[in-house]
Amino acid sequence: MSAPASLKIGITCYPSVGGSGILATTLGEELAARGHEIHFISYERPFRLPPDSDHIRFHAVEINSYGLFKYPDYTLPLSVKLAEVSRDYGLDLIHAHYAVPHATAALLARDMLPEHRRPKVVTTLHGTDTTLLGADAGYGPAIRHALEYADGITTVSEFLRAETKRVIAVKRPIEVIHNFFTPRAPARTRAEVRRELGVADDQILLFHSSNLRPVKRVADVLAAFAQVQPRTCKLLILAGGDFKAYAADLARLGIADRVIVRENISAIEDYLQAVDLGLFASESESFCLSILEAMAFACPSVSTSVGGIPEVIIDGETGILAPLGDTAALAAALSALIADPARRARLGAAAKLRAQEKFSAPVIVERYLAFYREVCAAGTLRDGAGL
Ligand code: GMT
Repeated sequence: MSAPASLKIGITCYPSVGGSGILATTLGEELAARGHEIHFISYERPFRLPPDSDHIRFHAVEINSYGLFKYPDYTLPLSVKLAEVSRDYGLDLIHAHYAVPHATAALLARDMLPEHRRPKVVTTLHGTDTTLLGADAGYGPAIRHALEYADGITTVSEFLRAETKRVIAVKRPIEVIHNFFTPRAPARTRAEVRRELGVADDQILLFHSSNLRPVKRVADVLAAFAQVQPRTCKLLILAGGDFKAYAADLARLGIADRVIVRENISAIEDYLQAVDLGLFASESESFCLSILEAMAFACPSVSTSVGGIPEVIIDGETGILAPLGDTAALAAALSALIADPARRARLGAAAKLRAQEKFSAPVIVERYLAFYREVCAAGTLRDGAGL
């Protein structure tokens, strides 16, 4: 069966600050801009999603709490809403971002519908759905089942594809489609934003952006920053979570007056244009969308060399990589780049070019569309692997 020119796609993702939801939201917007009909289905409106329009509609999943349940359930109401939206709007495809619980709910939704109205299901793995939950005995078999029965699987890096095959033992083909970022025009000027942050023109502004979960090793970010020379530079943290837990680290390291925190920012471009160097100390990262967001603004990053990050940063060309846990090496790389503005500019320009050539919407959205069409054209897959 060949796919229609304009596709009707349901996207389910986490709506909160986090790379998988951000990627899913932007992908939906880009697809809508190309004339496809996009339905977002989640428990809340994704935080970067613009208001509903001709081609974008948000459907909220309502969750009731029943006395019988000790733990609230989201998977079943999500599957019912996915099935309803598929039926009412005639979806061609459901794209589940982050396997748990979205991939399982999408399969249930598909199987609830009569055969001739079943959408195809594509699952994109983003990171810890493989590296953490895939290895968890309570989740792994369910994730494997959801992947074996999906109509298509993608991962956001080669690293994550290899990990998915290793950790979850998925036998099916997996398509690697890297993340992308499309910067919106900043609403304020660089000078205005730096004024808001209290950063002088000649001061270097370092930057870290994450959801602050343990995998991001924020304590290492702060420890590395505390060793950076000169001590006049500042660190902006765009936090997708509560930063209060780190107040003691700031005081102990003597950096409280040089660390600026902004929580749950959606106008990220305003800040990205104002920063000079990124700093990331993650212990695992399938891609690290935040590094790409900075690259799009010609801002190179210093990062730990883990997971899929070497697919994003070419060491010495578009940023600098350091060993995991080596805060002195991170600080040395930052200090070297601060001391050499010409090299910093060279790396920044190369980073921006790489972002445009490899990880931009025109390149990546076409890859997703081609994959959707391939999946829609293929027959139905019903032979799972079992436990
Ligand atoms: O897997 C996670 O930790 C969640 C996910 C998220 O929602 O932020 O992050 C992952 O997906 C991002 C978007 O594809 C990637 O940029 C992150 O590297 C990845 N995080 C990890 O692998 C830890």
